[in-house]
Amino acid sequence: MLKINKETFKKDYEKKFLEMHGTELAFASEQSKYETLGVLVRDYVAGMWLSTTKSYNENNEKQVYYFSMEFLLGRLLGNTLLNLGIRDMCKEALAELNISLDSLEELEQDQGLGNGGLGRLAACFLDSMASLGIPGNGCGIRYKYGFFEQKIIDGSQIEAPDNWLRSGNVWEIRKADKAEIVRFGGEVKVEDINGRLAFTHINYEPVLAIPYDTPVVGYENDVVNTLRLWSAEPVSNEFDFSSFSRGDFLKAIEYKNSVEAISQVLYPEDSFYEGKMLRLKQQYFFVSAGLQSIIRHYKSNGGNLKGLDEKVAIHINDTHPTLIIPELMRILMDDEGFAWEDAWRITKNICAYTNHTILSEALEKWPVDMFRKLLPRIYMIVEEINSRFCQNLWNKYTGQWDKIHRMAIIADGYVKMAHLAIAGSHSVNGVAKLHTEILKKQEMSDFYYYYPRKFNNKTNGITHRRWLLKANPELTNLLKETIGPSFIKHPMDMEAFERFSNNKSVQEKLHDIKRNNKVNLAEIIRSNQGIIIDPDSIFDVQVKRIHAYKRQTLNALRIMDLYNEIIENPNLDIVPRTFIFAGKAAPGYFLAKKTIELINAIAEKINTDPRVQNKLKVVFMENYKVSLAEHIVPAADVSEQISTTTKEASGTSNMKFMMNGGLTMATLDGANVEIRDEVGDDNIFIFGLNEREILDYYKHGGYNAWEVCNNDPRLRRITNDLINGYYSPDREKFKTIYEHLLTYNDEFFVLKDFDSYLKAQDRLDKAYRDKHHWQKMAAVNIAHSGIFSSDRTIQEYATGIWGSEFLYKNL
Ligand code: 26W
Repeated sequence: MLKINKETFKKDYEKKFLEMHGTELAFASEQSKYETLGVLVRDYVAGMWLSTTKSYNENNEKQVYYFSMEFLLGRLLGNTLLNLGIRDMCKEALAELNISLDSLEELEQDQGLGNGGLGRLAACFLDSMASLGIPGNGCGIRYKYGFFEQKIIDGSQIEAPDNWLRSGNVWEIRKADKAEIVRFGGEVKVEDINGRLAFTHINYEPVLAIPYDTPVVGYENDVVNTLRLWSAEPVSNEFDFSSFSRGDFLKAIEYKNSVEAISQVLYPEDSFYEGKMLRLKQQYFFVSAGLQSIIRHYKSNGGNLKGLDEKVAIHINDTHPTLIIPELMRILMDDEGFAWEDAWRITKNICAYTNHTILSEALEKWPVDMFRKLLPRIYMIVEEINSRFCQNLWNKYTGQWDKIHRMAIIADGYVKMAHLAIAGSHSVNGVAKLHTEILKKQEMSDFYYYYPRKFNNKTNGITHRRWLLKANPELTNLLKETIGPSFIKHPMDMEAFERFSNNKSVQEKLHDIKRNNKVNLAEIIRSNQGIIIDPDSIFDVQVKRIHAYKRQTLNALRIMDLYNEIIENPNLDIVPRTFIFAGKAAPGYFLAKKTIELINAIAEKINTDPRVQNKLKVVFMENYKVSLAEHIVPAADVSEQISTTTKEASGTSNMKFMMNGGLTMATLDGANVEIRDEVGDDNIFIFGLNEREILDYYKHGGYNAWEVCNNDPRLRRITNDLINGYYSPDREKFKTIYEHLLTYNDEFFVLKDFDSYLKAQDRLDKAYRDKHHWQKMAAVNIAHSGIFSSDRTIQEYATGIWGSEFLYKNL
């Protein structure tokens, strides 16, 4: 444990400030105070970082490498201090220097190198691996621009670049001496050398991959793991100069730009795949650099590559890093002289793949021509993997051409990345029980019946250190007072809190804590967008990516309906509600952008209508990101998890809200099912079509959105309000939404679930009136949230996938 007292800390801080800025604190800007603290903390961490690395090497421990195109870390200062166990001390010490730690923490730019669920999951996993002392490394791309910044202008989303490195990044260390070269394009020369084929990649374009390392500090355990992000640079200035001297100046500049483009920006699509060459380049870039550095490190530690699979586990986060598989084959065979069979056994033993979505439009498949041109040697290897795989299929399913064609890795002019990932991994997992069952029985059933033992479930989790200890200190204190602090290291111990759920004074404390958090959020909303909301109203929250399947539209329609009802019946007896939305739409996703416009149009109308002022408010918060979520989550009374059943693989915000005592309004989708199983039907609000009904509609058809609408006067009215000028003088504005719901038969069953949703909302309204009972329900949710800590998830990955239980020989 880091042992620093307040006095030493103050001295260290003042000294560091002088060193960095050459002046006294009295004249300092807030930014320079933040940077000083960041650098000082990084220095404190440096010793532990070194000793962790050393001890991993000395003990020759198995290393886990979590490869992900996205890491959505958010801010690091607060959580690093928390995990070091010095946050409270720092707060006091800084206060004595007239500095507010809270305001310094708010100055940090979010590290937003991810789109949403998948990227945030990767960040929670890093925190859990370090906190559990697992030798785990993150491996990804250091995008110069992260997920775009969202501005809402006249009710519409406008995208601006997220220049997060503008004022530098105190957490990263550039490791120029650990650079790798990644090779694109060119040709493959094949030679017969003493009866063995040798493959040489020639005329390629080299790209220099420079790693930037960020420390990942474990919770009070002296462990510091590493997140390594790669940045693309031109190979050397000489390259430019040599072109320059040949008079090819423009070509040199072109090369430089094309190289730097690789790590320039994060793709903002999270559910719609487009076969863009640059994305394939990004994937190979970080996979190849990461893998080369793993092998280099392994060898420099004296390891024999024959035993690589005993010492290295690689995780493939969705299909994006699947090129790991052929790249590892390439290194083992071309560079290290392994035979195909040995290389394949080692590769399969090492790799494991997680699927995060069943949306078919999100599945990655690369056009063969593009793939072959960009990665000629890798393509040859994928072809060989495919032909051996198809041969095996043929042996088992002789004559079943349809099935073999469906399962092939290369078919119809495409390389299918999920098929490659399944064939080349020893483990394939889904992210919630329902999701895994759907993978097994529907989406990937061919593969499941072929490789039944590869498939397994690992229900997602969230780090309770960020989402409870850091985001909700008052609730953390109440838990400590009632059940003691053991839940911090053992989150399942939170179950003991259930005993207090009937305790009136605990219920009142829970109410007060929630109210304080609501007051804080109300202040943020007031200062950001000038809207005044009532902390005694129900805070009803839906924050997540905007997507048709997540059904922000269902939420919007019920607000429209409620508004109509209040206008018609001003004495309607409801608890006042504040509807809070936030989330980004992919820039090219027209319907999602229209959904944002609709929510803002509803907000504008409702918030300016004096007739409903003390009953309804609607807020769309701009630029949703991790640091904003940390303010929203603890303040929510109601968590909207209303996706069309079967479509949300897991969801993770559902877990964050319950852990903070928010009650869930949910369909039985993703991890909502497991939350319901934990808390019981009495402590959650469930509505909507179930899995069987949805799958039945998909299979046999029979859904008629017009009919549902025509039979419900409320729906007739509100769907009409979308196109009759009620929410915008431009009657065309929401026509796409109207048509999606009616003309195109409501792909996501919004209208079908409407009535059931409203009934569940009525139940919720009634339940909220009994303050004590509501807090009892909240307490049960909190008590049962420990199982959704990512510590539990990571333990399951470690023992079930990364350990030795699932070795190739058992498959
Ligand atoms: C090709 C573009 C693309 C990019 C990202 C397609 C798909 C993705 C991700 C898989 C999308 C994603 O973030 N999925 C979410 O993953 C979470 C973590 O497992 C789950 O909780 C969410 O349900 C799932 O939507």
